[in-house]
Formats: sequence, structure tokens, C-alpha cells
Amino acid sequence: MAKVKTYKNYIDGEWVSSHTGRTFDNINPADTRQNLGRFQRSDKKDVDRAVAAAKKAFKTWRLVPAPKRAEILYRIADRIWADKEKFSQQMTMEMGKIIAETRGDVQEVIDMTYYMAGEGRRQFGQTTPSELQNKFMMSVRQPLGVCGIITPWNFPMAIASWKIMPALVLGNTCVLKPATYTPLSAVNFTKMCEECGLPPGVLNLVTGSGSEVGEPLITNKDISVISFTGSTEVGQRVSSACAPDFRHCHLEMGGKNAIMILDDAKLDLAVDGCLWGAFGTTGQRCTATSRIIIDKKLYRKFLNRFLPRVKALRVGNGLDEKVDMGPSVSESQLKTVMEYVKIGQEEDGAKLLIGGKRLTRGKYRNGFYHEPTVFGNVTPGMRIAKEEIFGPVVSVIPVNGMKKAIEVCNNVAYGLSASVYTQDVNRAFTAMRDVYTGIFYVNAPTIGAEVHLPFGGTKVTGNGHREAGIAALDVFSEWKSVYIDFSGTIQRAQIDNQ
Ligand code: UN1
Repeated sequence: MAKVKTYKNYIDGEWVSSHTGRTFDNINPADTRQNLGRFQRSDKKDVDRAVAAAKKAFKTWRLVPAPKRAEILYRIADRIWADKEKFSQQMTMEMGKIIAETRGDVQEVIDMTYYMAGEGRRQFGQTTPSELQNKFMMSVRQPLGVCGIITPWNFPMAIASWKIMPALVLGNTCVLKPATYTPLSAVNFTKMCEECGLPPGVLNLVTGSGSEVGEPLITNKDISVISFTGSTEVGQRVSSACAPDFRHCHLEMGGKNAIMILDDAKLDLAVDGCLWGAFGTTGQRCTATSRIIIDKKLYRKFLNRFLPRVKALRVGNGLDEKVDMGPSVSESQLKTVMEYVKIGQEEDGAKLLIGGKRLTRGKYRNGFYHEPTVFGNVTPGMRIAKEEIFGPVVSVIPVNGMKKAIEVCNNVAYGLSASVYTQDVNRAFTAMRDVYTGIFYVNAPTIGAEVHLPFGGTKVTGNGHREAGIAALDVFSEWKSVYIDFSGTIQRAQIDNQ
């Protein structure tokens, strides 16, 4: 057995062990015999040290000119690019998604970091004329202070960069708590920031569980904003922890995303989209397609083309370039998938069309593999049509016409992403207008957002904020409106301008 490496927390510019002396293992979901490293099992004391370091660093970092802060970001992007392949392989090993996708994840970090580095020379505010003479008005962004960053395992580096890069370029400092399944990607990310000259305390990393690290982070009064991506239940906890002191929180949570296939759709295009949307990342994207709402006229024809393609998907270790779909991230995630398959089989009328079983033999023996699974004849009220599964399971819901498709699409608690397949521009725009989600696609699946538009959702998916794009700046800064009176006299707004 190769010696298992131990990784540390990063606090105030030093790699340090947790005071607890405890660690946890990082197990490869494709082969559980492989331990990728021991990581610090930290607790409140470590969190408090990291927050104190970030608070101290904020005093000087906020005064570094934004273009100078951005120079460090440009270097980080270049540096990550140089080691893209290594980080991608390690990410596949720690969380299972296929290598093409982990390369995409690391690419998204590079894209976001360049994009936010550009904000070093923008962060535009407004100037506007005053109603009074000899008076100047403008608005400027000001940083908030220490940001608590809680990231998920499905996009372990990309989502860290979505939150940390805008925070840093605006002059905030951060404490990162990554998901326990993906601490290695977080260590890699943090190391690159360190190597490229981010000053001590500006970014701190504390690994450990939600209860031992997440909870003390969200309740720490020195944290000005929490940015969280994860489940709706935990999001509720974050929201209520921040509420008493009105500390800000940005929440990005679950989805039950649908592709609508209208009766004039290009069917082969829709089949490709459903395959990628539902089974990409083993269905473990917040934006994954988990419902296919299809016009009844196309239902049979669609399934005749879709099911053989699902059957042909190659499941396996994501490091193998020929594999289409990797394992679930963990035993418990796999159990959730199996539980929903059971629920689906018990729903009155739903039909398991393909898949439905855990894969356990041969090369699958030591991993958390599950067959790509499709349920047909699903109706909108069924649990598999309403609840997030986060696995390779998709429900096909036949409907009559576009109006009904939109109604069914909207009729879930979540509102992250949706899509429509049609060749009719009028219907495409109607669907775009009437579907109430944060992200919408035409003739493309529900996944594939780019870094320079806002990312997030409506209803229980979010709390009104967005990450990515310019919108992310609003999470990590507050406006200050500034009035400069150079008249040398007292001038009263709304009164002296009559
Ligand atoms: C997620 O859905 O969990 O939009 C993040 C996409 C990726 C990010 C997905 N760029 O599919």
C-alpha cells in the first residue's frame, strides 16, 4: 500500500494541523480501496483562528488597489492552467466524474478567474448629475469583510472560484470550507493562490464536516457574508443562522430541472440533449435534467431513440477516456439513488424503462456505480417528478401541448434551470418568458452555463442572489452612494432646488 499523505489546513499563510489532532480519509468513489489522503478534521477553534486571520488581513487587503489584487488573480489563472491535467485527474479520483468533465471544471476556474481579474479595472459604479449646483454624485462598491465560503463536491474547484474570485477582487477576505468528499481539489486551489502571492490571511482553508466546521463558520459574528452551495435543508440553516444579525447570505440550492420537447422539435438533437443533461456528471449537477416533459405525439418515437442510447452509455472509472459516466460520489448518495428508484417503482403507473440497479460485479465491485435509469409514464404529482434525486435517474412525463408542458415545468418547488426543444421561434420565446427559472436554454440541455452570466435559481433554489457574471459582485460588495458638495454653502436636497 502506498503511504497515505496527510494534508493540512491553511490559516494565516501557514499550512497547519487542526488542534483536534484528528483527520478524515478521502476515498475514491470509483475504487474505495484507494485513499487519496488524510485531511484535517477541524472544529470551531480552527474556524475561529481562520476567521480571526481573515479579519486581520482584511484591514490591509481592502486597501490594495483593485487592479493590483487582480494581477494576483491573473497569475492564479495562468498557474492553474499549467497544472490543469493534474488537478483534473485528482478531481476525478476524489469525486468520480469523468476526466473530460473534470477538465471542464478546472477550465471553469480559469475562465472565472480571468473574468473576475478583469473586474479589477471595472467594478463600475454610477455618476449622475445632482439636482443642486456645484455638487457631485457617485456610487462605489465597498467590500463586506470576511466571507464564509461553503462549497459542494460536484464542482469542487469551479464553484470555489465562482465565490472566492469575486470576493477577493472586491477586497474581501475568505475562509473556505469545502465539502468533505473533495478536500484535495480545495487544497490544490488554495496552494495555487498561495504560490501566486496572495498575502497571508486573505484566503484560509479549513477542512471538516458541516457540523464541526460549517456550523461554527455560519454562526461566527465576524463573518459578514456566507456564500453557500448545497442542499435546501442546509441552506435553510445558513439562512436562519445569518438572520438574527442580518449578516448576508447567498444560497444556491437544489433543482428539479426539465427539458421540454415540443411536437416540432428536432428529435435527435433532443435525444442528445437529454442524454448529456440527465447523465452528465452522473446526474449530480444542481442543473441536471431530471425531468423530460414531452409532447404525447413524440413520446414513443422519442423513447425508441433515447433508450438504446442510454443502454449504450459506458459506465466506469472516469479516468478511462472511453467512459461516459462515473460512479455516484459516495455510498450515501448511491443509497439515495436506489431509494428513489424504489419509490419510482412503487408509484402507481410509472414504468421503469431501463436501468434501476446498482452495478456490483467485476470492475464495479469496489465503486458506487449505478445504471443510468429512465422512468416512463411519469405524472407530475409523483415524487420522482418533484424531488431532487442527484443521480442518474430521469423521469419522462408525457403531456398534451406546449401550454401544459410549461405548466408542468413550473409546477415544482425548485426553479434553477429549464430548456425547450422547438424549431418555432415564437414558441421558444413564449417558453422563455413563461418558465420561471433562473436559467433557461433553447435547443440545448439544462446544463452548460458559462461564467459571465448570472447563475442561480428562483423559488427554493435560491434566495434572490446570483453568482457568476456581474451579479456576483452584488453578493460580495455593498453600494456606497457618495455626495460631494463643492458649493461652499449649505445646500438642502429637495428644498433648495425649487
Ligand atoms: C451545477 O449545476 O451544479 O452550468 C453547476 C453548468 C456548469 C456548472 C454546473 N457550468 O452545467
